Amino acid sequence: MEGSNVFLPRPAPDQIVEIAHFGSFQPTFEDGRVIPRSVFYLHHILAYDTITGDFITGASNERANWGPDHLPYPYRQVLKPGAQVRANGFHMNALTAQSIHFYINYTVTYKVHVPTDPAIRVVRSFYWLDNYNVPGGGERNSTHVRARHNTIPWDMVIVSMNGHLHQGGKRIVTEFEADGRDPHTLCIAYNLYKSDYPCFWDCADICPYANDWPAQWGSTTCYMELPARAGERVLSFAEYDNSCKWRGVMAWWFNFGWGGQTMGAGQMAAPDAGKQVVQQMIMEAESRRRK
Ligand SMILES: [Cu+2]
Repeated sequence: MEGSNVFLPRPAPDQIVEIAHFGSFQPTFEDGRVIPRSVFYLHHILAYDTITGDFITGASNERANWGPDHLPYPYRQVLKPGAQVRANGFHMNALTAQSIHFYINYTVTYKVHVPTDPAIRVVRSFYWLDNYNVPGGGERNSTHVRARHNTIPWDMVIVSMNGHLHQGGKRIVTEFEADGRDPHTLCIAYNLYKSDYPCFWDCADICPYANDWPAQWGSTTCYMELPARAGERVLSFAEYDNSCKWRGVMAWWFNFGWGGQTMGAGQMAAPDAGKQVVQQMIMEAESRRRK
């Protein structure tokens, strides 16, 4: 079952809304009961702001959020009046033959913008995607590491990072590449890999894409207030079980950062005030590192 260009209704469509969380997708039957994962699961949702093109929300099999569970104040995503949230991929798998009438529920934690309230810091998304095949053939629980270079896309304060792996994934890590960069590690995201779990995924050759994912419903979101410069190089490495050939795995990062955009009243409302704050935070962090 698939849908494309599915619009996810948003609150207060004619007003500016400040969003702390958009997600927690949950399929339910008509009577409101949650549909068990063994019957039906969401495969992937990727949804974007139709005005800015920014990633707004996403989810996958484990029904974990691809994005923050709750952005810390004053950091917020913002939807402008008339901006719609469009899921360009909306994939579901029914695991039984019966036809099900279902609802997709989700939660939006938000406030309608009040111009006289203290300014919020408007975050934007940036993401790093990598899909590949794990070669397999190693010992049970052996680890295959795949490293990728990424770059900080603009001067910013990084606010949240969320790693996404598939079945067989152990963890995904991002580190700055520059020696002496402090902090050196940006985020370590785990995938609830269980080395002592019965070998339900042991398979002679190519591992099937199992529908129940009994051991892997988690992922980690890291929260931070980490100044970083455009062009800083970041290494991302994903660790997967290498005892069999996992096909088409993902090693994805969904991140939000503040580049200086503000919205609201007070000192921060002055033009470029936010950008100056970002530059100041970056320079202060750099001078602390030199000491
Ligand atoms: Cu995925």
